[in-house]
Amino acid sequence: EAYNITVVGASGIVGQEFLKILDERQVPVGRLRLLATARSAGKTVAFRGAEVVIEETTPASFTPDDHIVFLSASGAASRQYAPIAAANGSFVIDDSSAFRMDPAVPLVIPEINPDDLEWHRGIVSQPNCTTTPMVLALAPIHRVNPLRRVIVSTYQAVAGAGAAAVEGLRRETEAALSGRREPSGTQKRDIAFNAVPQIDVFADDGYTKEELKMANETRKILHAPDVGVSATCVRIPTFFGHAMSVWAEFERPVTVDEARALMAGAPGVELMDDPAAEQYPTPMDVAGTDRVLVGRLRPDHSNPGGIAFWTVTDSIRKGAATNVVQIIEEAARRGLIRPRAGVR
Ligand code: 11C
Repeated sequence: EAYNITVVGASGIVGQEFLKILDERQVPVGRLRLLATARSAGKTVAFRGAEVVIEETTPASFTPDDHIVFLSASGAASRQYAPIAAANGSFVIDDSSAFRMDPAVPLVIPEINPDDLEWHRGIVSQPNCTTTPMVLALAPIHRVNPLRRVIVSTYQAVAGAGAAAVEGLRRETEAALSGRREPSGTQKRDIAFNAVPQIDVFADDGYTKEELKMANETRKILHAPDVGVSATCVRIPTFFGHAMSVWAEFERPVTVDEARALMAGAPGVELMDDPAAEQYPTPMDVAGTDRVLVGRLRPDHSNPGGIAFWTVTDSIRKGAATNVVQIIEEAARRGLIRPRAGVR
């Protein structure tokens, strides 16, 4: 069976990667409808030898023959269009933060909580691209020794903020190397040769929304409402590949050897960790791949029984588009995607 797929945000960096991964993973696609804002309408995108014209998104863009609708635009677009698509009976995957904490909406990483797909009511949410790699690395230990507390600092590439931010870093860097300062306005401060400890806006408690997402989403995906998470999210001048430094504490002490053995046997996460050989992952090792690499695994000297590690992932691939395609594959295997025209 081939799926009729509609993509909202088709001209965006995640939308484009999603199309590439549908093709790479040979997802059977029937009719493909590409939607975006009026600015991108009329452009064409090549998919499996056909040229597909991008149309402007309107409420009428969604039809009961859409088997799958993927939204990767703004939170406002998701809030407006996801319920329309779900009411048509489509299987809706939303990449914004609009529904992630909605108790009626599963938030899914297929290697970790695929069973949550079973209770979807039309919409499934996709985690933030920083949450996914951290949870993939922690879950193998959490399964046998519940997670209690996490402290994390991120080093996030500009791709997480979209294609304009990638271009912004390129332009700022070129200008700076020619002795000019030309802020692109794509981050909260200059990004070339800088580090900016603000991603998204501030909440009342002094944390940014990006930092709060990491905490709330981790608890929801792991079904662990009492886990403490304190994050500091920082944008750095790399193009692709989010990195993070994680300190974690579990109910019982965990040794580095135990952590290493559990991570080594877990799906979706790979160790690249050999200090003697100076082996550890960097953003350049994961750019363009689906790898979630972990290195620098060591005991937390400030908290005996805890561990510290470093992990790196391409935020556009496993952090976003690949996870969405895996959700489609898993939901299809479970028979959860079907034409349900007229439901509700
Ligand atoms: C960034 N993590 O790197 C963000 C992008 O809630 O899906 C994704 C934000 C989100 O800027």
